[in-house]
Amino acid sequence: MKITILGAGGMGSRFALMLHKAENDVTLVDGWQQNIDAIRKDGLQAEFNGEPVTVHLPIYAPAEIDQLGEKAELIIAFTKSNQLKAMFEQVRPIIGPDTYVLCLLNGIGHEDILQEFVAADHLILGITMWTAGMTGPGHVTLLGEGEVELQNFAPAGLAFTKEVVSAFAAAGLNPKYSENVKYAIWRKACVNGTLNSLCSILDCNIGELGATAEAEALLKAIIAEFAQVAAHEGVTLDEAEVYTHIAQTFTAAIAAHYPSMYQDLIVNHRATEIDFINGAVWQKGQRYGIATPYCALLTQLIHAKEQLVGAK
Ligand code: NAD
Ligand code: AOT
Repeated sequence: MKITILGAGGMGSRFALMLHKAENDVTLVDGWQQNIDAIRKDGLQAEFNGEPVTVHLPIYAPAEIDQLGEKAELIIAFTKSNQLKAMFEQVRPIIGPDTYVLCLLNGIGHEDILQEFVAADHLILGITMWTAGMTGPGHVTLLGEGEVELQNFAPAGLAFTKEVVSAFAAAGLNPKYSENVKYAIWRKACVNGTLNSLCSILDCNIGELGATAEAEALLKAIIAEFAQVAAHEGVTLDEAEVYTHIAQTFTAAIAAHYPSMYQDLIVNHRATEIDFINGAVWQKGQRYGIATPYCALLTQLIHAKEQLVGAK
């Protein structure tokens, strides 16, 4: 399959590498010039479960998009949420009527942005439990196993989505065709809406958060806000199951992990995805007349911290 990946960060690089190894035709587009320069010079370099792997892939800046000269078949979006709209605005020339877009970003509401650029029946939504981390321009660390769940946003996208599932299976990405991806997206957003924002504010990893006496009540209150808002969008979250799903990370291997928002905000002083996680619930709650004081406070605290560290 001919695949264009927008965002050659941790996750974009993981998918690029695995899909390239499975003989797909992969092109990268990225907005970070140092990353582009490094990948052009030395290739995309990964520590892949401890093994050094280098792959040479074409990479373009959004401003160079006209050089591609043709419309994309499948675009996989792997920017951060707050970069998604600007990236799509810049790559309009490669989006044609036959182009499909798959979005695997964390957070809520990406379909609203993407429908400005692609028809509903060419949109595929999903989540992934794969992880990845950038260690510098052109360098990523890829550890462990993961899965992808995906579903066409409108019925007419089914046949192509099944082709994507086959291509991902051949690449070892462990895809699953989801019958209810909206539920999966809200459930994953609860993971990020608790662990990412709380660990960033409290300056701790997942295990340290879980060891506090307050963790259970905090998680349950935040999940309840997500559930109330999700219900207005036709998604009935099983709050007890979601709590158990998140709480099991407190004692799992992932407990030593600092969530991506922590890496972005505290380590790298980058703007966060908060407006697409707790911020989205706060904003939607205001629209539906639902009070979401925990999500409101967390969103405000993260934005205040972004200002304090001069996040870009
Ligand atoms: P990322 O931050 O690694 O990369 C996103 C973009 O930011 C890329 O264009 C990259 O080049 C750029 N970038 C990265 N570091 C930069 C820096 N220091 N300065 C300037 N630009 C920089 O993002 P990601 O982790 O690949 O995440 C992409 C999406 O996938 C997000 O929505 C994220 O929440 C989601 N996600 C991530 C993981 C994970 O383990 N990383 C897991 C599941 C879902
Ligand atoms: C995570 N972490 O999604 C993933 O850091 O953004 C993140 C993230 C799966 C299970 C627990 C945490």
